[in-house]
Amino acid sequence: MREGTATLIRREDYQAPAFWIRTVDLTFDLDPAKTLVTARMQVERNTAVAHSALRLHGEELNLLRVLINGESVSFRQEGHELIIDNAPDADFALELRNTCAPEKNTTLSGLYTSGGSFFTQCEAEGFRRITYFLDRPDVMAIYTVTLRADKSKYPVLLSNGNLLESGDLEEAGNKARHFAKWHDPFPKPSYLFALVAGDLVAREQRVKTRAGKEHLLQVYVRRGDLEKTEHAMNSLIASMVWDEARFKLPLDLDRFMVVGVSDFNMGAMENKGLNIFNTSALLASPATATDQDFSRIESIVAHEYFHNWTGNRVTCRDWFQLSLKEGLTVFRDQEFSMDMAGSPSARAVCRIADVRQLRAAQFPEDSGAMAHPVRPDSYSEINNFYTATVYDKGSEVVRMYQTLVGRAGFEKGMSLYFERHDGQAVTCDDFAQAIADANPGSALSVRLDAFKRWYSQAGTPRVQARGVYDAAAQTYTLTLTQHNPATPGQDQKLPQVIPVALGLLSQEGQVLPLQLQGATEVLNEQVLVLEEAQQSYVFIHVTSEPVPSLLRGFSAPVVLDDGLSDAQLLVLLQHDVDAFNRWEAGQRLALNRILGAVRSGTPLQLDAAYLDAVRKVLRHPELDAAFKEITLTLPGETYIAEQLDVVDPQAIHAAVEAAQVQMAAALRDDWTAAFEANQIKTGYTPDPVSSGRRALANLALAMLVLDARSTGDTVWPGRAYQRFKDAGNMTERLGALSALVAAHADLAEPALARFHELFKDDALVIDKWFALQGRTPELAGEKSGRTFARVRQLMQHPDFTLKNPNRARSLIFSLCMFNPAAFHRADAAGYVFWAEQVLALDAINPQVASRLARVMDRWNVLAEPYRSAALLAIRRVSAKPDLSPDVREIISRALASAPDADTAPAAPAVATQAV
Ligand code: B3K
Ligand code: ZN
Repeated sequence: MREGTATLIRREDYQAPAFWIRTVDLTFDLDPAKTLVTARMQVERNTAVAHSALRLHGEELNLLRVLINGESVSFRQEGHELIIDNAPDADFALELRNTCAPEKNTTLSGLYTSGGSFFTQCEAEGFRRITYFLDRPDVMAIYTVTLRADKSKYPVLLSNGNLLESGDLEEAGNKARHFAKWHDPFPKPSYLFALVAGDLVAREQRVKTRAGKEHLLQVYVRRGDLEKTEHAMNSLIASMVWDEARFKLPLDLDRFMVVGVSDFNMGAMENKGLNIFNTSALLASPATATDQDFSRIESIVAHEYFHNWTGNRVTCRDWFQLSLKEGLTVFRDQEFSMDMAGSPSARAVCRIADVRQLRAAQFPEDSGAMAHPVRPDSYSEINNFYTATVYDKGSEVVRMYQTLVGRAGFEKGMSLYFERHDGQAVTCDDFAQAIADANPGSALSVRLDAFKRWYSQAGTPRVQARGVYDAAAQTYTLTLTQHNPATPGQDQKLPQVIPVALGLLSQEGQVLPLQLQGATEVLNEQVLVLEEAQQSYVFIHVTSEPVPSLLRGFSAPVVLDDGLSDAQLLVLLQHDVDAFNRWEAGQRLALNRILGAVRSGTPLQLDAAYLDAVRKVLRHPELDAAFKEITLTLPGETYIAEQLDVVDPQAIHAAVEAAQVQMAAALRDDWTAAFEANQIKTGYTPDPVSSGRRALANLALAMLVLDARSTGDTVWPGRAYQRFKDAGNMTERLGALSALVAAHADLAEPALARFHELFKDDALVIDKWFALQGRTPELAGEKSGRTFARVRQLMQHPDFTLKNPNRARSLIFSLCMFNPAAFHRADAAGYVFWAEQVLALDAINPQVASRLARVMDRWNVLAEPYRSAALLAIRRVSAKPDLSPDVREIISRALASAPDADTAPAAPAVATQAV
């Protein structure tokens, strides 16, 4: 039901709840059409706040009974609230009974069915779709849950915590039902509640913590998927071991369960002791999953497991504090992945991948209509704020704490955080205070207030660095200037605390020792803490003009303008000891050339100096294959767009394509050598070295097939087809297929047909088949628009459905979000398609629709004719009267920057019509 006015919730309006719910006893009589829920709660008035009515949240529920201390009581229902005006002052028992309709629930929030089983998703506000409750994270209760269901259809009945008892139900005339009773000893907010009921099987493993306590780990999936759970189980065990070793955080439950479901709005959910996963983030076999899938699964399994402490044991006071758990947990999963990767080079590749992701998703968010601080100030639909800013920039903020207090200092800070706040619902301030208090006198604690601007100011700070070398005095003066551009609602920003890790190299690439004027220490690398709008640093005893290597390891989430020349970037690319900056120098060299072509409107022509430099990387005898692949991959089109004030997606794509074609031709022999040298003959393992080699071989093959398109060569397309057919794993098969789909239409068609035939029964692989076609790059001059036409056609494919989020994303998001040149069309057909799909999805699943709506966040920086056409499409969506609050919020924010914004609703205040 969509009704009334979508209210704007403000952070500054936070008030503690008028009541606490201390225990909850839930009984579910599970039936897909009508599930009966009985809730018995112990409720206590919060005497610390003004006396008021008990107002419980509830949505899409059919209320049957309300009892207080066993007696009926008068109540009202207003909008999405059940209001009891005369709740007692003394503690009381509240009993509610209601029904809900899981099989009709297409939103995948609350209780729903998928493939004939029951699942829940309660974060952020799904619990209120199950029963009436104080559905807010600062109300923490102890749950006991009884599930009752048909035994043959739902043999497995799961909920949070430990199993107390289970057995058959002795009901008159019906012996087909059974029950299970679960108890979670840890108080938790309702968003961490979960249940699962269905015909599932489990992989099991018993493990011991360091203290010698034994735990049962289980991964539940549908029959037939069991052999695809080994990697997830291994990842879970590795996560347990890592969290104990690095942060001394052990598993606190006897049993830890993970369950896979194919209909799911995101990757996974950290419900206490019962994590629920999108099958795409859980299931993997060499034949069906790529190296990227294996690594994504490892990191998501770890992420959800790590939430058990950062999120569940210590949770958020209110949803504005979301980054308290998400930023911190992303940081933890990134650190875990780096530690798992092992070698310094493999660690750097992890860091580079994380920064690429930040730049592709968070930087554009920070400069678009949805820009918001890591701790937002207001929202109308909290689900819209599970964003790259809250997650990925939030993680960078946590990383800066670690940079400022050191690794050991950060671990001390984490210990203090748990010592102070275990079992509580707290704020980002509490986290900051714990890290600072554990590190008195540190670079963080002396600047804590200024550091916390990272939580309140949106936008990506720009840092300019300029160095002056004085040969006579042997000094090098580095001046750093910071500026954070205006974002919606924030015109003026204060300087932020920006750790800038740096080193100096000689023109020959030797490390130059660093000694700041006035300091006695001589270092090879050091972290400057920029805190003013402008600061200068003088390094002494600098014997030759240095090349500065700044922001090493990406020490802060900023855009750096270091003004380095090509010659200086070439020194860094060849010699920097910091692998991140070595990669960055290569990206900058490419970016400079692509931006030069786009800005001047002239065709891109790669010069010999650039081609020689990348050839050297490709031929380098010591660099890892993974590093070569990531360095030879050009910057993404979204990141390139981010550097421009006015964005012409077609011009960007044309420049990138030209760069690829020229690199393919100029390095032909080296690609051949790289392809041959990186064939792996032994069995498949997803380790960083093997996956790096496969990635480089795939890139080389793509280049060789692309080059064959220009030369007319038939050998490489033929070899790609052969490799596609014979591949022993999905990484190689998909690599070969995408090389053909990108550049050899004739062989692509039979390959695509064969791929579909081979994997038609495996939904996750069919998702890849759709995604590959939706992401196929347009080729300048030849059958332009081929991808768009293909997507339109695939929408009619019998395997396509909007109801399954993975499938909808595989085709629609691939085109609209990840294929700018196919999407941004001069005839506006891409935008018309987008509007149609946002509206169609909104009727089924607002969370998925709203994510798609965000594609237009940056419509205002598009060049004409795209800009006007995009605005028309946004208005078309906006004109729909019964949009979900989710989509309405996104669209209103987008329209806030329209020329006549003052006549449109201001962002983000919105009004939706009743239906
Ligand atoms: N906490 C969940 C995300 C819930 C999203 C709700 N719209 C998964 C995670 O971040 O681990
Ligand atoms: Zn998370």
